[in-house]
Amino acid sequence: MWFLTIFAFLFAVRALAQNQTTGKLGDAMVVMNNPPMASYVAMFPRNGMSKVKGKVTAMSGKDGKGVNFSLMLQGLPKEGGPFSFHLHDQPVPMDGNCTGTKAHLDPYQRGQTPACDMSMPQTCEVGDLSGKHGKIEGTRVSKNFMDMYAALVPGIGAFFGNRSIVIHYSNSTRLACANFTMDMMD
Ligand SMILES: [Cu+2]
Repeated sequence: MWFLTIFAFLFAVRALAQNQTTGKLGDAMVVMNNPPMASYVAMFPRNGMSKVKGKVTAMSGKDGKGVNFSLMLQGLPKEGGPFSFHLHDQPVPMDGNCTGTKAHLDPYQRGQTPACDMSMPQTCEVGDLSGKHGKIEGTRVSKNFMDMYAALVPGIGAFFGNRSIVIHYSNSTRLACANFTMDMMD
């Protein structure tokens, strides 16, 4: 009988783990229909309060599948990292206060806990970019990655083109934030 007990236990642990990491509305869906070559940019600093300078660009590919993010930032503090970064639900308000960006972009209602498991990005909050792709370290960073769940399709929950990106200290305090706007390329 002992093996049945162990089997039941393992099954329960697995079920629990799945429940904990999946949103109330299920796993995030891969975005297949981004407008081809759509381009958005978030410029830092959003205001004079932060020393972080640079930009985050987000571009969809020719086939509309996924979004390529490029972080080019400098002026990050020497202390307080590694820094996490997320797409947040609201844009930065006029006063530049990063608190106004509210929570992470989380259209599947997963919540922040437990932490995102990089090997199962579909179970993470859509906005948890550093959870899915790694935190940033050092005073300057150049980092590229493809995210399959953040969307450049206006009107759907995972759309971030009218929202913000927030960089946090390791203690989760908000360090800097900026709004995405459509990038008019010449
Ligand atoms: Cu955040």
